[in-house]
Amino acid sequence: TEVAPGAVLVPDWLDAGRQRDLVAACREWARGPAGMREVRTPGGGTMSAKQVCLGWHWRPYAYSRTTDDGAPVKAFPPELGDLAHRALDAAYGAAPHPDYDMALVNFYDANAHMGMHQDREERSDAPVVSLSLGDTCVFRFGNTETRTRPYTDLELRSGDLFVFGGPSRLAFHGVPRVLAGTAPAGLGLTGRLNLTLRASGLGG
Ligand code: MD5
Ligand code: FE
Repeated sequence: TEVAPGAVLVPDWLDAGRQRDLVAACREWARGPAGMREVRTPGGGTMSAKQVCLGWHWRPYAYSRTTDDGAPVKAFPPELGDLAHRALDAAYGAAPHPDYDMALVNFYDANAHMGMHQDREERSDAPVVSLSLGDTCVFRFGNTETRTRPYTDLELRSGDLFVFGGPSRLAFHGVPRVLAGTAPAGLGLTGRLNLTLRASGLGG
């Protein structure tokens, strides 16, 4: 379903087995150096969602190849590039396949949220591919002009695919809340995981 031009939601795109596989992979990526971390904002705050980066390390508001403590960023697995291309085809029909080279994994506990922002560190207009796992969240999809109204609140559930391309690529968006205890039984996940696949446009 097209929520706005270029913004396409495909509910329940990942079956239960693929959801389990992705949760297991995220747990591996969360381990060790360059694993899950707290993100410090320039104002001295800390984001409530914790994060792992693959391919490129994100910090507000730039990308680098090393984490804040100097560890090399974990590699971007090629199978995530394939997954991004399948996601584009599912959302748009046979679509161009830009070079996806990074992923951001956000871990939300029951109290985590993400304020309204734009994703504009990438040097590519390739769509952002978003996959949700675990608890349902309220996702706030806004406009390109302001972080305030008009916006649309919708629920993202485990297995949902959301692709943000075209005029929606630079829309303000956020996660006002997580609905605790709504993860599918059998997934073995408390909280919410969001995997975004991106083309950095940075090369190398
Ligand atoms: C999340 N993550 O649920 C979201 C999913 C982030 C972030 O916002 O920056 O890590 S990605 C949602 C997104 C990406 C790019 C554009 C738009 C939404 N959009 O135009 O609405 O953890
Ligand atoms: Fe974002």
